Amino acid sequence: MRTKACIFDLDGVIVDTAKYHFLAWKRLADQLDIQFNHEDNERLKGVSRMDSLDIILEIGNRNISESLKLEYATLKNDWYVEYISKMTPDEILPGCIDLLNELKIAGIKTAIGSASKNTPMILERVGISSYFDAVADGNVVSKAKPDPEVFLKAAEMLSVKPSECFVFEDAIAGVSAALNAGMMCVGIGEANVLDRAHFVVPGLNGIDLKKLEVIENEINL
Ligand code: B16
Ligand code: MG
Repeated sequence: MRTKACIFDLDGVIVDTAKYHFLAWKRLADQLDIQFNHEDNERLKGVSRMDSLDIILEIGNRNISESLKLEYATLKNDWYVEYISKMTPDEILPGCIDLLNELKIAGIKTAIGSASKNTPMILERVGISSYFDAVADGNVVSKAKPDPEVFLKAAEMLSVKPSECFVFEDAIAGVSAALNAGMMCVGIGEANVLDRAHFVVPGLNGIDLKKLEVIENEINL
């Protein structure tokens, strides 16, 4: 196989933290008297914390100072951390551990490529930190997806070329980031939404090494 590494987005691929992001943003929106629903929450997937806040303020038609924005983002994050500190290994999405084990046996390196600054805490809470050879997250990059920075950083940490990497992503911006990095990309979700990905499956349980080999042979980077 020419694949030397697999890079996993975190929220929506390995765990479903979107529900906790929603609860915390909703709490803030309620406090600010801004209408915020599940449909709006879809727009926040894969988007950085400050950009997410901007989207919510835009929904509420609010214009506030940068210092107040920081205050709100901190408040939301404190609530979010309260939720994720209670996460358990049961919350790892189906197929994830099997695939990670298969990759390890095959000598394929693994990394996280996530926008979240809370990545280390989530990995630790669900007990899978030791599965990854590298973690590229919101603490080490400054440019948000669709910028390829987070995935290029992961490849650099693993000492592999971008063209030797598969990325697993559930967000449109994340799929674009993977393609912008010159990597192979498997979309996790719906094919009509993630139509730019090289291949789409509903979850990691739809993927194994054999399948990756087939997909890899169909991609010309
Ligand atoms: P934090 P991913 C992203 O994670 C989430 O999808 C997005 O909703 C969130 O705003 C972003 O992380 C930042 O998270 O506030 O914890 O730093 O999909 O890139 O793994
Ligand atoms: Mg995601």
